[in-house]
Amino acid sequence: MIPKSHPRYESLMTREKIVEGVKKGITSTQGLIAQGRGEAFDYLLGEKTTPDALHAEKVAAAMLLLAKTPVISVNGNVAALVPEEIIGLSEAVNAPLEANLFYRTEDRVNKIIKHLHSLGAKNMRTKTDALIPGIEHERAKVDSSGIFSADVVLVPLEDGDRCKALVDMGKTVIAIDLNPLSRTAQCAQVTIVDNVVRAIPNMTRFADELGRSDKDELEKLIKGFDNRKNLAKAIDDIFKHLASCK
Ligand code: PTJ
Repeated sequence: MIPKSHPRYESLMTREKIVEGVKKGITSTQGLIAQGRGEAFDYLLGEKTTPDALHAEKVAAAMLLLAKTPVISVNGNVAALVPEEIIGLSEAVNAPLEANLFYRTEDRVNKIIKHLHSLGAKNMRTKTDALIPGIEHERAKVDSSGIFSADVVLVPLEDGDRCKALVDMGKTVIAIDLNPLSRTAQCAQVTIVDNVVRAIPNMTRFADELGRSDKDELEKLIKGFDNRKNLAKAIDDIFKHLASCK
């Protein structure tokens, strides 16, 4: 039992959720390593949402609202850490959820779908009838009416080469990744350098607020965003936090 008074209570509870995800067969064992890496970067950022990350979350919410066929990709870590929250975002921006896994097994895909359904998810894409060109591993398997035909895809925390393959297909990719140097972070059009447990609720709040704005306002917000500058600021945010610890 972790006492609420523990100075790192939130972070330790997040860790417990991932462990629980592994026990339920939702999260891969490799997901534990990913979480550890995320924790390290979160520590460097001060375990808080920076103003720069918050701005990227607002831009991402605007992009999802303006998209014609947005899709939210869900992996084993997301399904364990923020299942209710990702359903909330899916409803707020009217984007279906699609389980898409790197360490794919049919059993884990089905468990994730069942888990999300049991928590109230109604808008899901569950077919596996298309392939993302240029990917040779299991993550290539997608739903033709989901990720395959999406114009904007939200990819919360993942490794590797799918982001580039999606961009090569002409899609806009929004990534959530605590590591601003990762391949996915570097390749996405919008990178949210924040913990997924903070980023998703923030995005839902922004989507609710921005849903009342007109299209021009959302377009202006998106046009003013530069992901190169955003990533550079995220690295500065790490430096600033480290300097404040001296
Ligand atoms: O469920 P699967 O099979 O699709 O596998 C999912 C994981 C995450 C295991 C897989 O995609 C993987 O191996 O990813 P990596 O290479 O470990 O990369 C994950 C990235 O997410 C790293 O850059 C981490 O720093 C980052 N990350 C980890 N936890 C969080 C995070 N970013 C935001 N919030 C987190 N909680």
